[in-house]
Amino acid sequence: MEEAKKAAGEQAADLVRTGMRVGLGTGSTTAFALRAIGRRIRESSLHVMGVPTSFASERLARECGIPLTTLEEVEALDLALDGADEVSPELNLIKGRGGAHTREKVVAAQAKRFVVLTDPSKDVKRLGEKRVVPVEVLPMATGPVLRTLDDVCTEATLRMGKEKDGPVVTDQGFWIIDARFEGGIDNPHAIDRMLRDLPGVLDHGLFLDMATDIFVGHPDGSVEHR
Ligand code: ABF
Repeated sequence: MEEAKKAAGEQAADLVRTGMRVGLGTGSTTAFALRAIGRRIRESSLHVMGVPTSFASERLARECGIPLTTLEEVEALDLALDGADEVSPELNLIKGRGGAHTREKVVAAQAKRFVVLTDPSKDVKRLGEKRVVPVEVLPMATGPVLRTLDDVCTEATLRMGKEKDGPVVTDQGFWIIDARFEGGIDNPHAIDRMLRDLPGVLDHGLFLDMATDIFVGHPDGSVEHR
């Protein structure tokens, strides 16, 4: 799938124009876009400002020479580029396999155009068919949130680090509960509302009615636009 990710990432980078403020997503597909933007800055005097969605994308953007700004300093973003774990036919998404979904959602919500970079392995008929929904939670609220989720999903588990590292800690210092919905989610908007209303939940990985475009890279190097 490397060729597919590269094709989607590089073609999405071509959407970037001088003067744009761009949300810089996280993950291996978006990394191809960030590197391509960096090359255009070096080779063809492209001027852009980026807002990173994680410590990882901030580090990569710096390595690529992309000047950075914050949502304090700019009012809106022209474009945000980011990856996804699942894409439904309605262009709804599950994100957050890397645990960066909370900042990713903040950045995407500020963008006039939110372009999602994927490959065919991310396509599903119903969200939740293949992947879990990550829920970022305040550590002291983990017990109550796990118990509530046990009633609405098939299985909810606290995401653990490698070996004896303990729970995975997000960029915000929160933990992540992964909610599995066997067979997919019947009503994603109802789950979205329920999760947003749970005390102690910072945000979750369902991105509904947010994506404006999907760039699906294929292993032969072609890119399909939806
Ligand atoms: C970010 O990176 C996440 O929201 C998503 O979980 C992941 C996708 O990564 P990749 O492009 O490596 O599959 O976009």
